[in-house]
Amino acid sequence: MKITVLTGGVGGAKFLLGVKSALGMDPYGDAQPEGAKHQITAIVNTADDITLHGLRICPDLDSCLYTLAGVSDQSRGWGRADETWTVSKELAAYGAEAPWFSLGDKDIATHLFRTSMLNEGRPLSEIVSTLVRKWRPGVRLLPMTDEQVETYVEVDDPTPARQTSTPDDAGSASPALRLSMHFQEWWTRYRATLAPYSITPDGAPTAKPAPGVLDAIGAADVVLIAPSNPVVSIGTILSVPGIRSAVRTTTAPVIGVSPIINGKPVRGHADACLATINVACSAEGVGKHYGARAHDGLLDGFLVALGDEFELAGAQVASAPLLMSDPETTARMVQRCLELADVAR
Ligand code: FO1
Repeated sequence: MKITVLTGGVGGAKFLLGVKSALGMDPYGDAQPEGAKHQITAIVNTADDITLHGLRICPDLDSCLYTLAGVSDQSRGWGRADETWTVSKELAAYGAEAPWFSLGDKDIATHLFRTSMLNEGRPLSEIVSTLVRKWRPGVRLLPMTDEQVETYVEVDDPTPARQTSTPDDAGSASPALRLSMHFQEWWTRYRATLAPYSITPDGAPTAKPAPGVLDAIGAADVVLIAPSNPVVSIGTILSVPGIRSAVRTTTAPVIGVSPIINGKPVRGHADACLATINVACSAEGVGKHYGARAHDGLLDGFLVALGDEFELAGAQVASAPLLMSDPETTARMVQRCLELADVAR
């Protein structure tokens, strides 16, 4: 079976463990069941990527690599297990940029290796294949694009207003300056507490789907939309010209999974992101935001948590426990998605 998954963030990586497990694979290995010919392709968000200290960091791709190889830090959800932070501490002592973005020593090796290949002019998708050969995640990982797309968030400048006002203009506080902040600073330094005026994947309009992305969607038996952040993971993937229409026109059933359970994001700050695009922080809000394919949307089916059921005209809505507490539980979610796909066929 060929399953293509649109994914991003830590939750998206966990979801892939369940996809592998649902197909009878070892979630942390690359062995296929005897005689099986499954192909799982993950189309991974790269708009979280950031360049710091001269290194290109690709959080969502790395979360997939590390999680599926069984070497990610289970509590943080990102970066490597058994990590040390010597270089990060030394950088902070130098007053280097972005001390709020901690880079583990093992993780830095990935960024150094990737950056050196980027500097040789190799496209990201080719570099990912090299990293996959080392980590053997058991799925094909495709960046959504080889071009640079980075999410920026427009917020009020959080730094205290400079004392430019003189005593006589008391009361006329100057309006806060707005600034365009990189997603990672907004997400990790400010924990998404700064209300965004807008969230924009810079570079998306001129980006092209990475090699293999459109084919992975068109030739799939099932397309799954992981329970990733609908705005800064799924939305950014769909913002790459050609990807949304590929999802809308594939013959494969398209099944989404709600990232919101009983009105709350499972992790991260999807609530702040959804508010920015005036979408309710609920399974129904996200389901209607994605829309039914029969009505110009994306979905043939949508899996929500127990108690979150709602009507989505033109698509099947089903419910199941959605907490991805372990690969087997996640596998049951994926199996439920595959059942929805069968109904939609
Ligand atoms: N998240 C944090 O909350 N704090 C960090 O210092 C941090 C560092 C970091 C380094 C490498 C990496 O791949 C991910 C890192 N993350 C950190 C997580 C990252 O912000 C998220 O994984 C995604 O970008 C959003 O899902």
